[in-house]
Amino acid sequence: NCLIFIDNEWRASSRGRTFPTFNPATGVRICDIQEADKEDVDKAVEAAKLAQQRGSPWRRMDASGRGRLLHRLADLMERDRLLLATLETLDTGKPFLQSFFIDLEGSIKTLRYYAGWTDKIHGQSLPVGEYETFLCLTKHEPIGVCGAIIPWNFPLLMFTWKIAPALSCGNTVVIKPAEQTPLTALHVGSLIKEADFPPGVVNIVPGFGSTAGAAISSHKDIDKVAFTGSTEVGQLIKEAAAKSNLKRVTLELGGKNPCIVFADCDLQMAVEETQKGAFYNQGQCCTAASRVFVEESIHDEFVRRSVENAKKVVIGDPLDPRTSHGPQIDQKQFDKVMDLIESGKKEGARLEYGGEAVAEKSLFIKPTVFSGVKDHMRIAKEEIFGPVQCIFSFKSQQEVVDRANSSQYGLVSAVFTQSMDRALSVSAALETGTVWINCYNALHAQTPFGGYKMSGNGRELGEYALAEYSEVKTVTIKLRETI
Ligand code: TXE
Repeated sequence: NCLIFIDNEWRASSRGRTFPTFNPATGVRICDIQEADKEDVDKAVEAAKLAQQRGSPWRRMDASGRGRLLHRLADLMERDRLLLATLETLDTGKPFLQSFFIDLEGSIKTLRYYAGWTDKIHGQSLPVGEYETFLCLTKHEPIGVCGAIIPWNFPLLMFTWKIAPALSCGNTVVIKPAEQTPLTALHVGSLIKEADFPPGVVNIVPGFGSTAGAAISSHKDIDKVAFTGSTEVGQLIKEAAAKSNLKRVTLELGGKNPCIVFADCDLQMAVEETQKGAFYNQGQCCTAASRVFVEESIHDEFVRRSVENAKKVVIGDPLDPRTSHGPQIDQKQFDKVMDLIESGKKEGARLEYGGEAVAEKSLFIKPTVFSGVKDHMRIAKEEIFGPVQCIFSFKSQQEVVDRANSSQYGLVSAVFTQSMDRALSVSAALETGTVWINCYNALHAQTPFGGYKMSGNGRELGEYALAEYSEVKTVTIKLRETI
């Protein structure tokens, strides 16, 4: 039975309720978790508020001290890397080697990156008024209590993407993991205590969206909320934030990400990268390469090679290091993906490979390749969040840029070509927060990540994320004497 983490202590749910978490590869229930609801969120916020009050150990700490704590947490995650990667695989079904090398690596690097920033976050001095009549400074201060609501596709990585910049800037945090995947967050709770963060600096409230999640987004004492998840819930969160206390909001939402493959590209590399983009994490990525536009002259060869490449995917037990493809997270997501695959078949896309479950009563879906996809089809417009590659063909650069941009989403895009000139002019025209040229899913702690249009607001990672977790104070001093 896993407990709620508040004020560096483990607590039972106020309402005395628990919920189970399952291994999606086997359907076996792993354990029960104490369910946080509004009352528990209130207690967590109270602890977080006290921890960031003027004069508290956290607020009085030397800025570099926060960096030392973040490094210590990263050290402890390195020590427990095998355990954390195993827990992540059990709870999500993602292949073990991916948990170990991608999720754990990315999480530890994110903590270390923001550990380095803590004593380099500072303001400016500004020239105002007549010469030497004023001294004007800006100071970057923490916002206060930061709420975070995260999804199940990268549980630990999203946890660190949220807490690392928030703590780096001196805030305190109340974070809700997704109900499907609470385990790694709770283990990190014990590491936060072991690292010696002051009580109340990080509080973890496992529970459901409509209860614990809604309590965070509408809480009057939470000063900022960061959310990763569906666009629909992102809209609810912004509304709740506006109606409660106008807390600051950053959102990282869905995508329908275009890849443009020009005839002059390195074809095999483009086939492999776009397919990795489509199938990585069973397609459960906001960055999934879900619209692959291929220039007409290489289209048929691209499709042939994509099918060959899809055949190499190894479906199996996620704990087996040979496995490269696991199950979808749960029945709801499985049903959504299967429904979209059926719609693709009905609307006339050509099913080249896959398109079905691996076995009855399993959550595994075969990697699926559709060609002949048309822009009006549901699979061309809706976020599938499953291992489904949709291949389109195009004739001209102007046409493909317009089609790539005709989406409500604008998260990431990719361009494959040997001509850097073309890559740069196309990337200038694409309406997405990230453009990858001759690569895919190249995410780094140093580079900002976020969406245009309905893919979200604000940026995570990199120096840019610091602005999302700081208030700027202007201090203007009138000088009595000038010399
Ligand atoms: O997302 P939800 P779901 C997309 C993807 C997927 C679809 C639905 O297309 O198929 O969303 O997935 C919490 N107030 N993405 O239903 O509901 C919830 O508890 C406050 C894209 O799992 O958005 C969880 O912690 N919080 C995505 C988190 O929101 C609420 C990742 C995400 O769940 C809430 C996941 C509410 N009213 C899904 N309702 C990405 N951008 O990577 C739910 N939550």
